[in-house]
Amino acid sequence: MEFKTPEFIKKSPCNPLLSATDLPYASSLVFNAGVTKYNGKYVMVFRNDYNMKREDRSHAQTNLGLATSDDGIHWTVAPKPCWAVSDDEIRRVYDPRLTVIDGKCYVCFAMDTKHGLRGGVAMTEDFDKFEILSLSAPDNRNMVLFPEKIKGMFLRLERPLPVYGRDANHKESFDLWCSFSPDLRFWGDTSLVLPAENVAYANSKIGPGAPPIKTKDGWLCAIHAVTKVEEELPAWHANWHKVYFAGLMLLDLDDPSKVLSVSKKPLLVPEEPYELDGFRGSVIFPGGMILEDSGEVKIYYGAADTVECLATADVNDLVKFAKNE
Ligand code: BMA
Repeated sequence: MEFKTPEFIKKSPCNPLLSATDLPYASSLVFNAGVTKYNGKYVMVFRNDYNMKREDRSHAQTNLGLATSDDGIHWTVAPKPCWAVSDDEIRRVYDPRLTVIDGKCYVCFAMDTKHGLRGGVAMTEDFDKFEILSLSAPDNRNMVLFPEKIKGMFLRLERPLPVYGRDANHKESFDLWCSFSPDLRFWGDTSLVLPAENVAYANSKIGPGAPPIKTKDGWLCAIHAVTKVEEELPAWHANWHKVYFAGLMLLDLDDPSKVLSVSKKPLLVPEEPYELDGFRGSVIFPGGMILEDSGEVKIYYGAADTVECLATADVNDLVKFAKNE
C-alpha cells in the first residue's frame, strides 16, 4: 500500500499548530479539534488528554480546550479548559466538531460512559456554557452536523459501532450513517450512507471527519478511513497496527444520504514526522474544514493523536479529487 498526499494539498509550514507545550494548564496530547468561524474569529475546540503515562493513556483524563485566532494559523489558547465532564457515569467528552447554524454554534462530541460510547450534540453561544441537546444510545460517535437545514430538517453524519450485527467478514468494520432531526433533539430516518468496504484505502472502519462544506457539485465531506497493517507502526505504546487516512466524498445537495462519489485515493497520508511519530503514529483525523472567500479550504486534523495540524487546498481541486477526475 503506497499512498502519497496529492500535490495540490499544502501541509502548513506552521505544523503542528498546537501541542501540549502551548497550553497554560496540564496537557499531554492536544488533537482532534473542531474549528469554525464565529463572530469574526476562528474558534477551535480541541481535545486535551492529560495526566497520562507516556506509553499509556488508558487512565488519562480529558477536557476540551478553547483557542482563538485571527488568521486560522496562529492561535491563542484560553487560560483554562472550556468543557470537562467526569462523574460516576461519564468518563470524558472528546473529539468535538463545530458547526455554526443560524448564528449559533453547535458542538458534536463523543462521550465515554460506564455503559458505552455515546454521541451528542450541544449548543453554545460563549464557549463557556454547553447545553446538551441530545445524546445517542451506545455505541455511536463521530457525529458531524450540516451547516444548514435541508428540506426543513437538520442532518448529521454519524458512525455507529455494531459489534454483533455486522457480517462475519467485516466484524471490526464500521460504516458511515446519517440521521435527520426537526429540532436537534430527536433523531430518526437513519440510513446507511457509505459502507466501509466502498473505501479503497480502508480495510477496517471509516467515519465522518469534518462537517461538510457546500459546493455547486455537492456537499464536500472529509472522512477518516482506517487500514490495518501487518507491521507494528511507531507509537508510544506497543502493538499499534492501524493507519488513519483522511479521504473525501461528495454527497447530493438535495438528498445528502446519497453518495455522488468517494475519492479512490486518500487525501491526507501520514508522512511528516509529526504525523508518523506520537502516541499513535500514522494517524490523521480530520475534524474541521473552512471554505474561505478566496476558494482556499483550511483542513484541520489531529496528527498521531498528539498534536493539531492544518493543510490547505483549493476547493476546485478538492472537488475534482472527490470525483476522481
Ligand atoms: C478513534 C478515536 C479517535 C482517535 C483514533 C486513533 O477510534 O478514538 O479519537 O484519534 O481512534 O487513536
